Amino acid sequence: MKLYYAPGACSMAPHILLNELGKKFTIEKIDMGTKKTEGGKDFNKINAKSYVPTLEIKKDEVLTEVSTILQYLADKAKATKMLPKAGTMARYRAMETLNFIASELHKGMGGLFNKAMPEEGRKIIIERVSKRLDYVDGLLAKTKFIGGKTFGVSDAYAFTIMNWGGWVGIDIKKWKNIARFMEMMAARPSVQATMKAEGLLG
Ligand SMILES: N[C@@H](CCC(=O)N[C@@H](CS)C(=O)NCC(=O)O)C(=O)O
Repeated sequence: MKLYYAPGACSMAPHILLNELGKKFTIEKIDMGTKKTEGGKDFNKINAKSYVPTLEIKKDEVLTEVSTILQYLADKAKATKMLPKAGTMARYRAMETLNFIASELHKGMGGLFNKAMPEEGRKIIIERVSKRLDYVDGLLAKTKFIGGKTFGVSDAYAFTIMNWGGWVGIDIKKWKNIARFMEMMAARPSVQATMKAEGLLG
């Protein structure tokens, strides 16, 4: 199994989960400017959507979309503590959270990386994302992790996206429960290993 990634991008979420699961996997970096893999291949030929994360499951079979990859990995590993079994109400709650992270946080904050975004647009996005972060902060006031008492797949995703705060001009530390969550997550061995492998630590 190979994960195509870009350092610190949303591909960090499945990378963290792979480390949490103790799976055997390889990674290959994508240059987002040239769309070439580290090994010199044309990334557009690997994933026609031309974005990370892209999980190569086997020859000629790739899986895309963060939330889908996270669910695939946890289901395959039967990691029901990290993601409840399909068909249960708890699973729909986990999917609800994953979709919230994808559509509200990921796509919200992601727009702020666009250098062509006018200042007025930035302000509107930051205001909207801040409301979503208020909600996350409220959740984390009641639970240790996003989905409950123990680590779940949505924690890997939420950490990855909220970690962009410093890059896009949102001071995540303003939200005290989120700040506590980010510190706790950053100290996890899986997160440390992931960030080191992506070249994000010292
Ligand atoms: N809908 C996709 C979005 C993935 C995405 O936004 N990937 C970004 C990095 S976080 C990317 O590769 N952008 C490069 C591009 O679109 O050219 C998902 O949920 O996985």
